[in-house]
Amino acid sequence: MMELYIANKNYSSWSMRPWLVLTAFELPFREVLLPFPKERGTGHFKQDVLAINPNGKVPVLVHDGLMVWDSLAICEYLAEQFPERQLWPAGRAQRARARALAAEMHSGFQALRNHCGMNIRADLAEVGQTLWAEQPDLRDDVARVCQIWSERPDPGGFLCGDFSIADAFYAPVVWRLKSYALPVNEDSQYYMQTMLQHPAMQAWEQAAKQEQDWVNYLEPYQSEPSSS
Ligand SMILES: N[C@@H](CCC(=O)N[C@@H](CS)C(=O)NCC(=O)O)C(=O)O
Repeated sequence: MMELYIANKNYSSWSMRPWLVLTAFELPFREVLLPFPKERGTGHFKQDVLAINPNGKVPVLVHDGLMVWDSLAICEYLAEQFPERQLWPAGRAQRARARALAAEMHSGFQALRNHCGMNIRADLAEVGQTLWAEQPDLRDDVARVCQIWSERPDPGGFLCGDFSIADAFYAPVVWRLKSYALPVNEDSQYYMQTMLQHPAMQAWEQAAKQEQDWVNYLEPYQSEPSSS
């Protein structure tokens, strides 16, 4: 049985990608969730991850005596292991596009990442409004995302036809744009709805919203609600 090591579903955008792929394509796996510590550098998260992956990060896939780290490498490994499931699109043109889109997400969109950390349960619309007004690099990133989302082959569908690894790579952006209520064009709103209705996205969302952990260093815009 494959094992996928991830961190908190509310916060861990990299963990989300291979988890969605495994879930959406109904590949059997066991999830191992290693929660982030409340304060950076405390707790045993790092030590637990280092015990399986020397680079100290999740996600990590363990399968058949192999340890595969990095979300894109994990998805490529899965695509190779289960070719009949077509984790990448079957057609050459859409497959090439899907790979390019996943690579672009994997290596870019720094402003979106830096300013708008994924926080599924949060309503950060006010923060989003300020960021939108003050951060031109963020507006550029969102414009590029909207361009990509508007170029779908079927306006009612996924990025490259059926749901594929490319969509899993843009899934955390759907959450970032939603939590920070950043303005997007109509095509992109439609894509976001399509994604939010996908059963794998809904399963992740539900689990994320049930999490109680509050990770201070991933909450730069709000303080922990008091329990009393
Ligand atoms: N490029 C890597 C990034 C992995 C990554 O940064 N993971 C974060 C969790 S979302 C992590 O493990 N952070 C812990 C740390 O840096 O100590 C991937 O695609 O898997």
